[in-house]
Amino acid sequence: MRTFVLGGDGFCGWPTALHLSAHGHDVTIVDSLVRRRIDEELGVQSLTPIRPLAERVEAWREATGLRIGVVTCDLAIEPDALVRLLTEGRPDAVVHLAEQRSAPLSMKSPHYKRFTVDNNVRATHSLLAALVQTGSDAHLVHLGSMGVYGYETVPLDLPEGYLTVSYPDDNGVERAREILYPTQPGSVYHLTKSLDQLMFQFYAANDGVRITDLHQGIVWGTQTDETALDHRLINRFDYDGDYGTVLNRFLVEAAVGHPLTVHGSGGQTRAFINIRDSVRCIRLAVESGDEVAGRVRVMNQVTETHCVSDLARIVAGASGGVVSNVANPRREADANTLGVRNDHLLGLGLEPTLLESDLLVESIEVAQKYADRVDPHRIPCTSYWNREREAMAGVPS
Ligand code: UPG
Repeated sequence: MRTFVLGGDGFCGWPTALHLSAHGHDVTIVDSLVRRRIDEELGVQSLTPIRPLAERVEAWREATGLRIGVVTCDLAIEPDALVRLLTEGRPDAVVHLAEQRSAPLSMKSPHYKRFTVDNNVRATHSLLAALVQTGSDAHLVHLGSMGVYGYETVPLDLPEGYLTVSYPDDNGVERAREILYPTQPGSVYHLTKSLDQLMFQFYAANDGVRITDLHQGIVWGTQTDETALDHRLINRFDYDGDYGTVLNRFLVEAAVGHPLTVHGSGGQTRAFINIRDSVRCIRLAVESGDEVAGRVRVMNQVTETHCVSDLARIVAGASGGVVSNVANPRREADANTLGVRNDHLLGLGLEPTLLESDLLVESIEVAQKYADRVDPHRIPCTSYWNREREAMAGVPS
């Protein structure tokens, strides 16, 4: 299959491009390299020493003999370039990860709020419009987020994208209808993923674009079978207060002797997935595109749920860190329960990698190996959801 990976230089995009290439896909990465520019803007670097994209794909060719194409293009501001790419490249599938993915960054300032909306909404819409304009039948696989469902405690396992609601009509007759699960985004970033869903619904209905939306949980880990083949292929590992995801942050905090920063009570329950499972799921989604016709296929890309304080305890137990409850910079429920269905991906052959696996040890080793690259000043999360949260900063919860 000819497969485009939009955002193929990022944390999920790079290992996805390699994984698809290793499994016989003719891969082209399309990326604006903005993630690297944001590192510079924020004055942080990946824990792991990532190489320039050109060097990465050359290292992949040397290690495997496989070629990956690279096109530098910003979908949000170069729609014509995207149209040309689709016309010339005729992909069978397009994996769309070209979005700003940090919730804290999206709440950091008016500038980053606007950037997140402008970048994400425009990228998604440019892609949809370009697929229609070029008459492409490519299957669009989008990396969405579990965060669109919100984190209220609900009396059911979260279904995969849709909810059947029933209501009496004007004559008192009970009617039933399937609707997109009502979104409850908890950040501007998650808001953009909610807006994406509406754009997908429209283009699937109006133009028959074949779309799979993967509602992914929080990713942990860094290496995959493919990125581990050569040190120049190493994946990025974010630990800073904006881009670090919670479990990876705890691993780095433990490695450098920083207290594990549990926000508030730590009762927030979230869904998780290891990066190796994440890339496998994306491949399973891409390769089952024939199943997609009509409405958007939504799959929950998660393998397990944990509350934040339990995660901190697991990491502290495995690597000797101490846990500290800090004032929560976010506006989110202090505690919630969470059940999630993931039948679709299990049905396609996903074999979940759980936290108890050896991979936690692998991640601890990566964190320890590169601990000298950590800037401890960049660990605290200093993006506040609102003024009230900012005022609470520094006050122990
Ligand atoms: N949290 C802490 N301490 C920390 C960092 C986070 O307690 O040092 C909490 C945070 O308050 C939240 C939870 O951990 O309750 C999860 O936070 P985080 O790991 O930053 O995940 P999200 O903000 O939900 O975002 C990540 C990805 C995003 C993806 C989403 C899927 O960045 O791209 O869509 O996970 O749920």
